[in-house]
Amino acid sequence: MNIAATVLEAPVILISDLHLQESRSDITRAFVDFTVRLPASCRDFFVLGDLFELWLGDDDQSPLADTVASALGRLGGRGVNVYLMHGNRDFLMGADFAARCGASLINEPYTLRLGDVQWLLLHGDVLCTDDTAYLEFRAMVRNPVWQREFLSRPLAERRGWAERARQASREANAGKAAAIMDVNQDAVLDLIRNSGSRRILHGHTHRPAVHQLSETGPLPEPAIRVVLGDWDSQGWYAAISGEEFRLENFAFQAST
Ligand code: LP5
Ligand code: MN
Repeated sequence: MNIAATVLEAPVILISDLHLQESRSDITRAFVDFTVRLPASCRDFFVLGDLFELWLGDDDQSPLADTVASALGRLGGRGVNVYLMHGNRDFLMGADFAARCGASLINEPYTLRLGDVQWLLLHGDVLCTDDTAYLEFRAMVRNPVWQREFLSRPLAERRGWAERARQASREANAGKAAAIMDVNQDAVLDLIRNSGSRRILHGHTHRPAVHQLSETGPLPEPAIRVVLGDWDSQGWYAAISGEEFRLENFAFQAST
């Protein structure tokens, strides 16, 4: 029997880091199932980056891309606003694919205003300021001129570059201390001070948690940082309703 996960009633639901790929049909199924089960109370659905393991351009037409576009398109048909943010794996997702999904591509940090409550949404990689090698790589690949040039290359060539980049990334990460690949606390505090927002929510680090940031010392008032989890052996989402929020996980269901 396939008992599907219940998604909490809330007007705003957020996910990130699904890393969808052809070889993980279990995650794709869980994602489609999740979109189907979003409650009628959900008005805004956010994907905060790394929806895909790798995105090499909107011209890379795959069955996986079709499946995702259909699932998100159905949400739009139900009146849900769908928002897509880039991650470090799918920053080449463009306006064409967003249009196929009926989604809005949003920049980070994105300010989500719900009455008096304000959340700052990010993928999370920009907060990893100790990872200077990554930030250099990021500056290169987020440059629009670099992106235009890269996207003008044949798809097969782009695939080759992506494989080399993945390999280089794996090798670099093996030699990096875990703390370097987490957010830098000063970067978090600076963001809170400069944005005036007391609530930050992001993914990327694959370290799901709710961090209460001290009201004493560096910040004038209490703040929180919520970290979404990646979808590997289970799914993660955050549900926001007014002042309330929950970080939830659920098991993937065995296929029937
Ligand atoms: O991805 P993950 O979680 O393993 O690690 C990330 C950071 N790495 C990346 C790189 C991506 O994995 C690569 C895939 C993106 C492909 C998109 C399109 C193709 C682009 C082609 C470019 C030529 O995001 C990793 C962080 C980690 O998160 C934690 O935050 O540490 O950062 C790095 O590993 C960066 C390295 O330290 C330095 C740069 C390596 C890439 C160099 C590419 C050059 C190509 C090879 C030429 C021979
Ligand atoms: Mn990421």
